[in-house]
Amino acid sequence: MVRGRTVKRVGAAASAGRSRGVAAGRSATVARRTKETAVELSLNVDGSGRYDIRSGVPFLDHMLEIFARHGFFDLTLRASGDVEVDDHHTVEDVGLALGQAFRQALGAKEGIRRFGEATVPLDEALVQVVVDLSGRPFLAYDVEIRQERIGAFAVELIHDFLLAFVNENGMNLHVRMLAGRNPHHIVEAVFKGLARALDAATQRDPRLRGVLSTKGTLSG
Ligand SMILES: [Mn+2]
Repeated sequence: MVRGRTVKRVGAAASAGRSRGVAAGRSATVARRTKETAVELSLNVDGSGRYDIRSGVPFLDHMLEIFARHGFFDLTLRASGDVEVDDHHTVEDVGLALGQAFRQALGAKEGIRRFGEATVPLDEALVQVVVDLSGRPFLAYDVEIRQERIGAFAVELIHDFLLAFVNENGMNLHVRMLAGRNPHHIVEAVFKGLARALDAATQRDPRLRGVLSTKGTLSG
């Protein structure tokens, strides 16, 4: 039995332009197991928005379903964690697994547009999300929510989720709340924006040969 923070990679498109996952398209399967959580996740970047998500944290499930649907990503997730302690470990480890899946599925990122942005409303809430799949992890999170909880869910964990996601995916992510009052609306707009921006950034540009970088690499 493997102990500690170890990672098993299965069927991932590890190298540029190759996909060996079960689904057609750029895909990856990730399994993370620690003493705190166990996460299994399958992602197809070139999916149709199908999902089957059970993280043990219902609000996170709701947000990831929105993410899959609006990004046209196929996403299967099973997570079990010490949620009796706190949702924190599970939320963070799901973020890490999702980031790792994107990184593996995109490989060397040849031929992709790299940048994407979306500004998404939900009633009074308006959130702008900008991504650069640069290989350099950076998160600017400018979202101010006064309420500490949405139901049982600690709102602060959204920031931790995105930080984990960005660090593993090696991407630049700016999230800026332009307007908002209701925390559920605001967070939902964050995930819709993230989905749309990532969908745009991962699209292939037929004019591109190699990676969109004068440096010649997007691996950081
Ligand atoms: Mn909702």
